[in-house]
Amino acid sequence: MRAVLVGIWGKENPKEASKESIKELRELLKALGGHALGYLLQRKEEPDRRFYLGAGKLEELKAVVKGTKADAVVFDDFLSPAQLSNLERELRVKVLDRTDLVLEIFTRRAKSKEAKLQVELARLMHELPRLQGKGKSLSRLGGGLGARGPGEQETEIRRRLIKKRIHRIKQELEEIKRRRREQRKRRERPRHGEELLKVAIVGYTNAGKSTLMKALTKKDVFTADMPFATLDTRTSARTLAPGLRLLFTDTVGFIRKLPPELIESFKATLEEVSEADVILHVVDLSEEGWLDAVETVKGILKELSADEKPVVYALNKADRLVETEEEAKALPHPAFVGGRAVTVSAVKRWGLDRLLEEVVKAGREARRA
Ligand SMILES: Nc1nc2c(ncn2[C@@H]2O[C@H](COP(=O)(O)OP(=O)(O)OP(=O)(O)O)[C@@H](O)[C@H]2O)c(=O)[nH]1
Ligand SMILES: [Mg+2]
Repeated sequence: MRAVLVGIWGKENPKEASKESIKELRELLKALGGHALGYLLQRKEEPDRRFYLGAGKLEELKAVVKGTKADAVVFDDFLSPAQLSNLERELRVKVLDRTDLVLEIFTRRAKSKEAKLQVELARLMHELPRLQGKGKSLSRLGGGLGARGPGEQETEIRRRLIKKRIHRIKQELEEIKRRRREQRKRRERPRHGEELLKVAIVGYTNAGKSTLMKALTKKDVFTADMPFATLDTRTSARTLAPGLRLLFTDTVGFIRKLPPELIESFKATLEEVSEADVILHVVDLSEEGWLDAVETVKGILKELSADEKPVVYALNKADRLVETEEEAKALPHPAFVGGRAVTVSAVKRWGLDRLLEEVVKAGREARRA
């Protein structure tokens, strides 16, 4: 896929943030083996209802597509079913949005049965409203005014199939959720006189969550320099001192404009987050947009009803900013994190003891409250 990327910016969404988001879209495309030829940004407070872009910019885009011989255009936003079919008609190349890319990556990466079901559910929920848009445009070609064309009938059949499948997947996920709960209960039964703290490792995708989990527990989880390397939650224990056990859970990464269908579908997997005593929020300090990333993660924690839990920030990848652990220790903390932050390097194992100390303190305080 050779694609042109498209986005808008405005008061609510400053140009710098839009550019950062486009940069990320490029990474998502790359993860799928695609190539971004360039991007087009328009200043526009609200996307156009019909074409997302304004009429003049759309003409410009057409010329760019032609000139670069692109075979796809990717919009850095959600496209409505109407926008999608209008744009496909106008541009005559494949039209995708950010959600399509994220869903495709999830589809390719899903390994476990649970992850596969969750991704399929998200895809179907994403397809359903778009189908209606397609049915209408097809029937306009097929039948006369008000008549039900062949296109519409086909769409109706597909719609019913999808709804049935969604129902079935939801049932299966309920069953998986039930089994997970039992498993969790067994795992979390404290041994006699033992203190047990449940820690959910969360953060933006590629922040280093799995690497940190590995460094803290020696569990061999998969890590990689790409978005959404982890789709399954993994839990691993670490006994810190006699009578003090920490249970760490590594989770799927978050991203800007994460499709709501995905959050909804991954609720079974993310239950571990809502059940945790402490949230360990991993931040990639070496990324330019890390402050925005923190806000994105906070927003999603809220949706998971986990925003009231005590948080410890692991400000990660410090080795990319400074040379030594001493220097890392001296780095100033951003104001918003309060006292509960430790600058670390999961790769170099800097700051891990202090991080564990903070986690235990946060957990104990929450227990007492
Ligand atoms: N330099 C440096 N690289 C790191 C550090 N921690 C993680 N990385 C690298 O960052 C990349 C992403 O690490 P992961 O642990 O897979 O990140 P993640 O947050 O689990 O990502 P997803 O599961 O994809 O959401 C890998 O290439 C890691 O080697 C660190 O402290 N320093
Ligand atoms: Mg991971």
